[in-house]
Amino acid sequence: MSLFQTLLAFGLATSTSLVAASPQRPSRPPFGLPPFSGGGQTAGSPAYPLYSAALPIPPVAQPLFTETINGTAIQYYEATIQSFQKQIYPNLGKANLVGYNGSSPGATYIIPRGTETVIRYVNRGKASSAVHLHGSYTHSVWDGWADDDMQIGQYKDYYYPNTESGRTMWYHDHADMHTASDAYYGQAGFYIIHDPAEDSLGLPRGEYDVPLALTDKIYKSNGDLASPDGSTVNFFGDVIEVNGQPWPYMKVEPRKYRFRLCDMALSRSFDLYLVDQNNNPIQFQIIASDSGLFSAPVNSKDVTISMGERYEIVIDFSGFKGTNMTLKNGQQISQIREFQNTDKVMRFVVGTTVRDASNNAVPSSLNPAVPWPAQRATVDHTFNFQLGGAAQWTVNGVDFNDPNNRVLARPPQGTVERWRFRHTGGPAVHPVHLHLVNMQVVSRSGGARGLLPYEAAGLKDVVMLAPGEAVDVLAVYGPWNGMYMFHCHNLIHEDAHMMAAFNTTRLAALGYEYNSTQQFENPMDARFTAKAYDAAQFSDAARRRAVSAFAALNAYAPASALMAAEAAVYQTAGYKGDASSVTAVATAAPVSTGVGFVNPAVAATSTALFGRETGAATPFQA
Ligand SMILES: [Cu+2]
Repeated sequence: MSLFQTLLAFGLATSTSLVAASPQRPSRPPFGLPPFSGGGQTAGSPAYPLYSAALPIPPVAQPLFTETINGTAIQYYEATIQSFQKQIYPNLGKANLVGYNGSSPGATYIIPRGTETVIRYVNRGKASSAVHLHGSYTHSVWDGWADDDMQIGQYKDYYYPNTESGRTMWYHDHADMHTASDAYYGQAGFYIIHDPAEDSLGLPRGEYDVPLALTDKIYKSNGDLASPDGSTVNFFGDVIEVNGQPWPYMKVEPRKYRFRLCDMALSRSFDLYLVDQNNNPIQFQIIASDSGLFSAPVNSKDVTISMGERYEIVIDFSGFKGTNMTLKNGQQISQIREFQNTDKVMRFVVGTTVRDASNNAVPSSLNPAVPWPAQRATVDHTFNFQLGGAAQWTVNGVDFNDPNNRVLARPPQGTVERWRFRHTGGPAVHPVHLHLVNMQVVSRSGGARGLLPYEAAGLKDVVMLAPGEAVDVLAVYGPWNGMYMFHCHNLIHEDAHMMAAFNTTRLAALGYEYNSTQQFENPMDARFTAKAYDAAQFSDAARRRAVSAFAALNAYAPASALMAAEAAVYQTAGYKGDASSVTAVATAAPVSTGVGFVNPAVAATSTALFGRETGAATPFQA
């Protein structure tokens, strides 16, 4: 039996066995929630006491210096990819990690909008690396193209614009074929663009604005991590971590807090909900997603978040003085393996006094200027995220390691295209991530969910596909021309080649002499690839010379003028799509194993899940 057949068999077996097994699951009878399927099961991790350690907050990255050149501030940072140890289990040995400057998650970058950054990464880790700033319209040469990697002993300078709207981004390794293990062992962190224009909104700030990185892990009996290597379909841990700490608690004041959620797990999506100590679900407000603030907050009792997605929520603890509240996970579809405590995430211990009552608001209007793309009914491309084709996991049957076929779209710079993503196979969810662009999710068909209100409320760069689903997205393919990846963010799949590319082609019709001599469209441009470590390049003078050299490129300054010029071209010229110019690829017929995968008994539908939660509360159980 080939691996491909094994995967198929596994998928079908998983589907049917979980459906058949559900009557035997331990029955938890609160208010019509589907029974939690993970009771009593572990993946082998030693038991960990729930809510026994405080939530760690990653350190804030500090620049080595800031230069202002031609009116633009540029901050310079350095980070070394290195091995380190961290005590996770109090009574066992330490876990061995590899992360940025010995921190996991990595330090949080908090960058004022409009301040450019140069981040020099030095690879002293255990494998090659390529750093991707997820959510930024970075030029292709600094976007973390999977083959543009730093070997051990090399360094590379990444240059970022930070001119987009305020948003929660994240940075993580993107090296070809080992992104999953690199992220798992620590190469991931937050990167926040702070727009000072948002300060007047009165949203929670400072210590009341908290990043929460969600992951799942498996530990060995000695306290070290078990490796995800060898996973071919999914990796599911039995230990839920927030900011690198299993099931933490956080002491909060009885006021509003802003939480920036990012799912940094390999294969686990979550459906997060909040309960009080009587296990009643408590409503919160969702104010932002991948590309920044919504026009208006969305009230919800849950938020589904898949790998790579970000949602920002505001929880008002003011009515819960002196009590405990718990953030839980209700994501139960048969493709996701649950364990004893994977329905629990973290605890909030609500105090009785507020030290700072300012910035304690969520206004009804958050961002009146969300840059929605022009509407377009024509579907320019359909992409099947499937099992099979040139490799085990593919996009339209294509393997990323086939350079002659992997470029699946060539939208001219500045065009709006409508792309359709279909989940056409595999016992897993496929969160689809487009580099460069911000997407408007316009429809979801198939499956049980439909388009979720908070998915439609803002622009995004990841959208989750559950089995059987098809999603349409609109995006402006710009502002830059260049070659970019798009792929499944289930990192097991990404490493197994469920990754392709689009080339936003340069638009001669612009008549806009933007950097005609300094192109940045080739991700393997030798001017910018990694170089061997050289101590002479790490003197203060050498670092400042590097920053000056980047500033002289004029790489990002014309963004707003460029976008306006692109929009003007297409308002008059119209657009017929680029499909005819795309080289034909050997597209395998989609292998649909999706039929029957969404278990109707436990379909995780945002409204359905909580529409049923109207009965009497049950006693709280940790
Ligand atoms: Cu996938």
